[in-house]
Amino acid sequence: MTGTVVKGIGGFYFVYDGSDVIMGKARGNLKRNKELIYVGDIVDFDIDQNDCDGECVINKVIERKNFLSRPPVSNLDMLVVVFSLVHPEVNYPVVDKLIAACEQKGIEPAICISKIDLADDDEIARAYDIYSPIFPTVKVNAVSGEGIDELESIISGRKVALAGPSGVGKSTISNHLLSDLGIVVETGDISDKTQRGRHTTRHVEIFALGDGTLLYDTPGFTSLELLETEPREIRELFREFKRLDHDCRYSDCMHINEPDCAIKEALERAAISSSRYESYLLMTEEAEKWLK
Ligand SMILES: Nc1nc2c(ncn2[C@@H]2O[C@H](COP(=O)(O)OP(=O)(O)OP(=O)(O)O)[C@@H](O)[C@H]2O)c(=O)[nH]1
Ligand SMILES: [Mg+2]
Ligand SMILES: [Zn+2]
Repeated sequence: MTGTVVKGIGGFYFVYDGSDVIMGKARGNLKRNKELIYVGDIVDFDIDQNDCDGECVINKVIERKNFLSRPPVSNLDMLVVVFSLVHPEVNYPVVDKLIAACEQKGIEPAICISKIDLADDDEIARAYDIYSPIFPTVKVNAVSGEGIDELESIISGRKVALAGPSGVGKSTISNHLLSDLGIVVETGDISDKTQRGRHTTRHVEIFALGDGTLLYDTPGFTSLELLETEPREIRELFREFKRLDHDCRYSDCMHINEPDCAIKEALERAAISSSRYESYLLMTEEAEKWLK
């Protein structure tokens, strides 16, 4: 039989077969080979007849379409990068790194600007203007539920993760999406002192919504390590650059110091956002260091 791993805790895995969730363990050979099982993995399993540890045994992981290490998930169609502008403050390079990781793995990115009840209209407009020309972008207030319907229509029918820093409201949003199922996941305050989230969600968990959507609620993070990527690969991960780069004088233009660069020209007339370009510079610098 095959099913999807929807949660893994302390060596136990929870496998969803399309109707039920069955608790089980990995077969010995998987453990011996230290083969990791990701939440999102499609696995071949048998109902366990004699072992009383769990109800099923996972025999093997079916080849993954993709996986990410942070958050640790596999087989995504889409990842929604969730960020708030205040409480906690946005870190745009972290947002752009997560988007780049999606581009690298063939996962469709979407953007959710959360906690819009707390931020200035100007700041919300700025964030929306950076991302909405490039990606599906939605503004959400997870206290009132504003924007949840729009988010629902963006993610409908897909395998989709909510990912982003701790405390931005991923689980609060999940609770809106799960309300029809009567499921409530844990949410937590952000710290008054540091204005950061408290890492309330500790494990990735997948929920099957009524319309065929598989929703992954994931633990937040505070930083993201750099991608293990060559500098010249990074420009491929900014899709708005790709639309223009055939107009650069040099076909291998890095869009940094070269003359007649279409990206820098677009930057000057604000057709490319300075925030995205700054993230690009930062990521190429980090990649140069990683090469050494
Ligand atoms: N004012 C306001 N508060 C919100 C909103 N969304 C979430 N919150 C609050 O923000 C806090 C953190 O929300 P969570 O949903 O736990 O955040 P999270 O992203 O799941 O955090 P981790 O699980 O730590 O990664 C909670 O106190 C929520 O009530 C919002 O739109 N507006
Ligand atoms: Mg959470
Ligand atoms: Zn260029």
